[in-house]
Amino acid sequence: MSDCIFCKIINGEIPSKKVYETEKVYAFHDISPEAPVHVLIVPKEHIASHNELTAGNVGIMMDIHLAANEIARLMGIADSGYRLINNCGTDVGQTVFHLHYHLVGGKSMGSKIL
Ligand code: DGP
Repeated sequence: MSDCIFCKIINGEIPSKKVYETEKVYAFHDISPEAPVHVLIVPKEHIASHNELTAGNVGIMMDIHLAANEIARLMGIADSGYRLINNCGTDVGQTVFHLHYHLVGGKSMGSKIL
């Protein structure tokens, strides 16, 4: 999608610090990290949000979750723990409308969700 920041990151128009990449998924450090490890995992296909997942495209979730496992290992936090967060919609703070998961960790965060 031509005016999507994450599409531009995926195709190299906007620079990013790449952490991991497969045929279907791209992962890079968040520009404003909120934890010692804060990586964004995005599908290369433009999907605006979790709301736009369908029976036809939900297969990408397998790639995203397997990428998360690999990234947690690469970042050295697979055993200590991490959180995978998806913000869907404006009420919960989604600012970039290209589906993405925040992989955050590297510090103790407790168990509260909010
Ligand atoms: P969300 O609020 O869930 O839509 O998260 C969007 C995240 O994207 C936010 O944590 C900041 C990050 N972000 C926005 N623009 C850029 C960018 O140009 N580069 C990188 N690396 N991250 C970005």
